[in-house]
Amino acid sequence: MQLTAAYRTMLRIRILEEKIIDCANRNLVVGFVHPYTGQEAIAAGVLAARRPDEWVVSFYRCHGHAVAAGLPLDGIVREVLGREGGVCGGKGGSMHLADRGRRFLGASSIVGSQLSVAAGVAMAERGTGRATVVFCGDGALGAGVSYETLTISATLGLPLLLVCEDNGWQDQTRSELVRHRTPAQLVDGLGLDHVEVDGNDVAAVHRAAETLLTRCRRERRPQVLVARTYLRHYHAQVGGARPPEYRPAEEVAYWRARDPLDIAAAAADVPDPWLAEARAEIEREVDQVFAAALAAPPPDVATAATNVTAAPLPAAVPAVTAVAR
Ligand SMILES: Cc1ncc(C[n+]2csc(CCOP(=O)(O)OP(=O)(O)O)c2C)c(N)n1
Ligand SMILES: [Mg+2]
Repeated sequence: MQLTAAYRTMLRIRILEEKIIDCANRNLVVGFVHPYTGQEAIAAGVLAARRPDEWVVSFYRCHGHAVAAGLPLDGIVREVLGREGGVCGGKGGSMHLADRGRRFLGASSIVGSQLSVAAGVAMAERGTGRATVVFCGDGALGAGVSYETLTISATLGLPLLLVCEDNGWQDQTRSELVRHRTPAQLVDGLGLDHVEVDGNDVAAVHRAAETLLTRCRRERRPQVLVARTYLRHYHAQVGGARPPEYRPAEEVAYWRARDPLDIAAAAADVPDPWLAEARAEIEREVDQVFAAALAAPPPDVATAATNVTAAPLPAAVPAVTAVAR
């Protein structure tokens, strides 16, 4: 992995997220937004190590995973803003980005459910030499489905890489208040191979992901990467009002001083003009994408019931004629 390329991926995520938050503040986003700011090194580091033919499964905090998996910014932004041309036709919204062509199976808003979906994918992929990557938060390890999935994955030898993004919080609850073991201790208790890294250090994340993905592909058993990190913004926003700060100011400041972008820039050792040029170029790209998305219409009401279920809806379901906005 080239550090400069990883830095650019992280910067794209950061700039995209800041513009999405700006749109949320202006009430231009339908539904919830869960910013990925602060955790960019994890998506960028892990997904630089996956092969493009390997499936990725995500969760509601999915924008960064989608960018690092190579989904087009245009399709992501239109989806988040509920517009025609979104990766899911503008009907899924921020928490449900998916793009099968890029092997980004999708994101789930049900905490922990993505693990069981990913284990199914890994089961289907067994014997192909391909691994499957699934991301989750630290709180997801408090869900029963996670234990069932990890246990069955270990028993069946599924080539699954679980990336647990330990940001120390579960919504507005401090993780330490609701768990008596760290994520690494929990998976260790299940007898799973695991590595713990500084999730704000993209090079460290990438090295660990490469090692674990190689093991998944060769040895066909699940691997866990625990990446310690912190949210730069907040858990989620719905509507135009930014949620009040719920974390201690010193804690927020401590982590702001350990910004993954600054760490990557220092490691890449690039001159300031290179950084300024990269920022200007990506800002131009993102601005253009937002301008086009905001000018696009919402999805046609006639498409409301299409691509929602695997099979066509039964005739008894009345056709949708209007959507309340
Ligand atoms: C099954 C389920 N229970 C509760 C919720 C509500 N909920 C949404 S996010 C969240 C916190 C999850 O925290 P974590 O797994 O640490 O991920 P993070 O949001 O910190 O990235 C909760 C409880 C949910 N979406 N699904
Ligand atoms: Mg968390």
